[in-house]
Amino acid sequence: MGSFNFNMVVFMALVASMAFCSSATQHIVGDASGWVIPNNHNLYTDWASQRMFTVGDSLVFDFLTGDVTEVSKDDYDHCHVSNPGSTIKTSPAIINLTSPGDHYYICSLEGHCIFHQKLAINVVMKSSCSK
Ligand SMILES: *[C@@H]1O[C@H](CO)[C@@H](O)[C@H](O)[C@H]1NC(C)=O
Ligand SMILES: [Cu+2]
Repeated sequence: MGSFNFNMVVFMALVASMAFCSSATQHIVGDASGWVIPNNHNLYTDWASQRMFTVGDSLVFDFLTGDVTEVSKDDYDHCHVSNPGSTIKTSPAIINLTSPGDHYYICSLEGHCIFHQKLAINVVMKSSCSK
């Protein structure tokens, strides 16, 4: 195994231990882009694929217009809102991830979700760490 691979293994082990044992992480959705209609269609799928979401973490949505609405997978897929009660209109919207599994968020303003202002994440259980 070359040194590059060895370093990768060490790095990944470090990341994994941080992900499993560190305290709750606040994930800034879209990083510097915030919560917008993205220029890059893959912004939120790429963003989500690069991190691990654990029960106890939170999502921070920063936006100037629009909202954050948690929806079902079907609503996410079709950019539809069947439960308007879950809409947060004030920014930053901080959402605590309290349950494992798939979670879906869109902006409910007409046209925004269609143009990729939508986020799907998978939240995993917190594994036991001595604290
Ligand atoms: C989210 O968690 C934080 C920190 O534990 C807490 O202060 C806040 O009230 C929670 N928000 C909601 C909506 O439960
Ligand atoms: Cu929007």
